[in-house]
Amino acid sequence: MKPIIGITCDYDWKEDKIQLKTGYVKSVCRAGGLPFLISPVLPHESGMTADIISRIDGLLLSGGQDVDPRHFGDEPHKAIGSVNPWRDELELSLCREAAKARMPILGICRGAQVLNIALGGDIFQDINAQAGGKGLICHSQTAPAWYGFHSIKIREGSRLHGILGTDDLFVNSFHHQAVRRLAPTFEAAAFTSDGMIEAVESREHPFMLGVQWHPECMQEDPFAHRLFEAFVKAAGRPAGDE
Ligand SMILES: [Mn+2]
Repeated sequence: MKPIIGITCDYDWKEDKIQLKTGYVKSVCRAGGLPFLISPVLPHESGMTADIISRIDGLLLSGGQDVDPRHFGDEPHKAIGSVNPWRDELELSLCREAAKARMPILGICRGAQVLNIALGGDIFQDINAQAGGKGLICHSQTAPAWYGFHSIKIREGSRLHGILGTDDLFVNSFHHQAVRRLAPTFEAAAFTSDGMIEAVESREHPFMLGVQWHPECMQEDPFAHRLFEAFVKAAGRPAGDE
């Protein structure tokens, strides 16, 4: 049986529409998983989070808008973009529930940030305003989404390094937020030359990984495929089995 991969979706509150870019679904299918789209709009206090987690084998947190800083004890910075209260609450709750179940989790872009916040870390609300003093490189490419725009260094000995089998990689970049303080059980697994964290992973959990780039947009990139394959493969194993 194919592992069921729950994918969180976005909610456009202006249009009242649930949406997800197809790259997530295609990447999961190509890696051998069965996609299960998780609605960000659910009845409040429904207790559905645990139900959802009990029915899926892996949790994929998709990209999207900014995370409300109240979830890590900050006031909104003037450079913050739009936030989505329902989506934040649901995804943070799904992360904690999935972590408890030792379920494989892959966070992409916003998903990596949500994961880090859910486990007790925080993020830069706007890297240009809050981390600009470090001589930032460009993290908002205008090149096509499949194009690896900036390089990253992957830490030797990290799980990510074990999966991808490379020290250096060119990845795409579409973010103005980034992980600041790591969750207590997390380690950085990749960096850009300006010191920004481009991947996080758990020291304790067999597969809990967040990447700041968008591998689902890089369908032709063998490293993007390898990442989804490792995730789906981990989801195909019984919980806790490394
Ligand atoms: Mn970047």
